Amino acid sequence: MTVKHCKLIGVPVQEGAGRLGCEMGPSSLRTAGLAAAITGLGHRLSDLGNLSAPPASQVHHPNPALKNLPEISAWVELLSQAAYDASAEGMPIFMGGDHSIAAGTVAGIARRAAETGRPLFMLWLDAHPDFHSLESTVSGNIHGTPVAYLTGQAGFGGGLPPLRATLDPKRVAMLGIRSVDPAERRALGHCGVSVFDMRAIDEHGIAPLLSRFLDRVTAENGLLHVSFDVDFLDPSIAPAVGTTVPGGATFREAHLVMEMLHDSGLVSSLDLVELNPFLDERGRTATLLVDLVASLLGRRVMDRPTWSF
Ligand code: 6HN
Ligand code: MN
Ligand code: MN
Ligand code: MN
Repeated sequence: MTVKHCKLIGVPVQEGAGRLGCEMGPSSLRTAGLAAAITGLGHRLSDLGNLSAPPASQVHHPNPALKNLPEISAWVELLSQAAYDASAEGMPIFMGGDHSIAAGTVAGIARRAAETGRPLFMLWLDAHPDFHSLESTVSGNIHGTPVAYLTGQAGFGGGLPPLRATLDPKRVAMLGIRSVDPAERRALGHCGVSVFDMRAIDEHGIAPLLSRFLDRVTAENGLLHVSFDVDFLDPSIAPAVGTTVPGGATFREAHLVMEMLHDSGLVSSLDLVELNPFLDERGRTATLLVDLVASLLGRRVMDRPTWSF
């Protein structure tokens, strides 16, 4: 197994979500034993601590529904620099915080990738596509917008910082999708993002869909950022999230995704987002996330192959 240098970066942001609590996400992941799970697999670990909230930016946007835009805009600016810096070496693991943090983490990673000349791919594990613009969002919760922002869609000017490098929507795959707003559906219809919704998973199985995407990343010698929203998982196994949607990934589907990602050797950075410890049940969601990260980093029952016919 390849030894990685994992860098934990706590990002206690909750202003992008519709309810409070994600600010406690990094503490909950640490309490559930994330560091020990990583080092126990033989990897190197640096816990870089939590980032501190920057002063709010001076931004204004005509959509009156938007919540906490000045705070989130400042976080995105701060995070894109932090992610750029952290990705010079090793594998950054961003412990959210709500999903608005991806607007910053992936912006920084994309800037780094553009400099190295390798194409950046992104796997978005989520019940939601988070593909609103600042204009189309109805809830006004900015965690519903990062993918549209990162792929350079219109409707962010004057609100979030200009991107130094955009993500090619054709290099984005979403898995687990089952709650899409009308404006998101329209925008996703013609932009090139691969949306593997729950029906696609039911019809084809999660493994073939993911393998096809990973084969593309390999063929282009790409970097792969994985953005893991807790609501990708079925709420029966992962209650600690403010935006539960029934019919999510099962325990085994989620582990299989992580095991396949490990075996691909492609993952270069990771977000763990939307964990709301206030909604958890005796830490079970945080513990499940830690176990999923362990699968991503090489925990396995047996070395493969373990049989032949
Ligand atoms: N997330 N589409 C809904 C909205 O409010 O715009 C839900 C967004 C959920 C965001 O889960 O990261
Ligand atoms: Mn805060
Ligand atoms: Mn999300
Ligand atoms: Mn979600």
